[in-house]
Amino acid sequence: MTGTGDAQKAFYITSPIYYVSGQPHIGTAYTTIACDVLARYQRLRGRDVVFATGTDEHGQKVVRGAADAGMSPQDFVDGLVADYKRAWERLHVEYSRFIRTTEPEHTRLVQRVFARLVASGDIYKAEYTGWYCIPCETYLLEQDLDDGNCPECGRPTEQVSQEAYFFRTSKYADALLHHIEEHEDFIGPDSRRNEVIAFIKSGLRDSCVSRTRSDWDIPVPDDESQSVYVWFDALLNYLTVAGYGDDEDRFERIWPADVQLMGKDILPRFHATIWPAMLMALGLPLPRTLFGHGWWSDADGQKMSKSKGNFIDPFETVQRLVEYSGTRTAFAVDALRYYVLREVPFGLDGSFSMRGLLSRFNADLANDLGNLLNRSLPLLQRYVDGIVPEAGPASGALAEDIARTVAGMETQLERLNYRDALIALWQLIARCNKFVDEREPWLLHKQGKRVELDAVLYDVVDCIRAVAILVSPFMPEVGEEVWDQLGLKHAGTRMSWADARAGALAPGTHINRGVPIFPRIDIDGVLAEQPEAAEEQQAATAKANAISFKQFQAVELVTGKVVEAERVPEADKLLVLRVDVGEAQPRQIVAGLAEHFNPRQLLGRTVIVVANLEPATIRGIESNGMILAAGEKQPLALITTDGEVEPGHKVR
Ligand code: ME8
Repeated sequence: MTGTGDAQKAFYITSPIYYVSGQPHIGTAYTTIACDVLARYQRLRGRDVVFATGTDEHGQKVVRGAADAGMSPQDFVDGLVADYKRAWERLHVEYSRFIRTTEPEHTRLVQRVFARLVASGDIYKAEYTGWYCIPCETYLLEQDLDDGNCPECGRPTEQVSQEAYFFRTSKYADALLHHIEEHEDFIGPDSRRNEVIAFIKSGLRDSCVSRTRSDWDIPVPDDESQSVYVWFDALLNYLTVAGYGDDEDRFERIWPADVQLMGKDILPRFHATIWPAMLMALGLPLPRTLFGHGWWSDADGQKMSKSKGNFIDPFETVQRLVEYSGTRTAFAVDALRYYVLREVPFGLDGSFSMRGLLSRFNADLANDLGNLLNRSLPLLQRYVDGIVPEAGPASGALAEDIARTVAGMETQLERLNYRDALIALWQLIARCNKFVDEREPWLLHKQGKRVELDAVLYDVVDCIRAVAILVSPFMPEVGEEVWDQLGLKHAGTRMSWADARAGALAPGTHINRGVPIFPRIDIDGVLAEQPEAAEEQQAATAKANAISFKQFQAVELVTGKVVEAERVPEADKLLVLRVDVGEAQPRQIVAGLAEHFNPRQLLGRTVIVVANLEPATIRGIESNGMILAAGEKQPLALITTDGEVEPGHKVR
């Protein structure tokens, strides 16, 4: 996934281009931060990186949003684009290209591609009869409807019959399946890959790629009656950035994309099917990796959505962190970046909790990282006048730990396992803290063991230097601050990934101790003043009481079918399951079944699910329901049905 190894090929990473119908929020920030971490990591490794993000500005939603705001669509999107750019800057996101679909360069490309595919016969005109969701601008089949309503937004659909252009997605189904099977890294995580394979095997329909003409959307070339469908337009942004058809050298240098990150919502249908089919139709190589990460919900487990208006605002969160801890805004931003990537494995869903964020802040940032810095630098000031001593023959005690960490992080980042990369780094931080405890530099000083003392102090500061480099893709401002406190900024030393090895610290460097970066937070104290704490308290009290018959009746038990099962990393007892309970999407449920069942044994099993249990976050992973099992023995007995029952039936 790191590319061809050809020094000329840029590392090209993309985020989705976001709709401009709302403000940036924790979900869009998550994807963009994850891209940024990868981009920074590759830059530190010396790669030429193209990291593109941007905005998806066409479609009737924008026209309506502008009308509601009493603005022209152009003014409306310009304002929101400014908000996005500002937000990414405030979150320390360093993109190299911000692409807007209203740019003339992009419009030209879309029209060229459309015309070319019409000429090649991959796009054709036909009569469309079916259902249409106006707000989502989506064509639907009868079987897609949810009680006649749109499965996505729940609003009523309309029956339509009109002429439109279709792209021959179906023609590429076999080639696509073949590509997916041949290229293990093409779609991640594995669960999504399986979902995509199943989706393609279930039969692909051609995709409708035009809509009735609107002034705001890109016109279909040579047809006054139609505009290009927003998704067809939007997906092509990745080629516009690469200079396709416009700048051959640039295109050679950039394409294919190395990593395309997005939420799981837009992976199977759009990015893993239509998009590669479009590329195949154009005769272009496919991206190396498409990855659909999990979904963040709010602390109540409610899916965040623009219509519900329950998005978590990253800046409000940062502001609260600053108020609670007294840390600088730049470090609070980095703490948020750390939390979202550390808390949940990248492919799984999570629920955002202030308490979770504060706990990580205290445990990992204040205690582990902050403490390492705050205790070590004073030792240098005290014993060696704040000047990095000569390493000496006894130094290098942490060399292997550093090398192992670097190798581990590289492997994990290659797989987009941000969480495991951070866990590896925090093991090094713990090791270095322990090293100080074990070697007791204060005793060495007392005993006048100068050579040993110098070696220990050198090793510790040298290791902190490596930590600064390794942490900086995730927490760039924190990395810089540590670099500064080590005196390396003043010395004009630049960070590079290759220098994350023992012994690269120049003796004689004057350290520049600063104030603690992450002051500890009194979590219970600060949260007691917050409304959500009172709710948590109430919920806890309710749990302790016996339930009435009415309460029992309120328990919604339904049949479910396990469609996916995998282990929760680093949790011996936990499996994360996806269970079809007859809803549009399978439920993600974390269950303590790992000691009893192999994940494979559970696939296809009928289970009984407590469907209206309030969502919980277990090991950072969101769980929406509970599976019933009984018994003391290994394995537990799963509660199942006597005969075949479809998923989603009420248990009475
Ligand atoms: O879909 N949790 O734009 P969009 C995690 N314009 N990630 C989330 C999230 C959440 N709760 N909410 C949003 C579009 N995201 C199209 C894309 S690309 C050619 C066109 C993130 O503004 C996640 O990356 O609805 C998701 O895929 C994306 O925002 C959707 O952004």
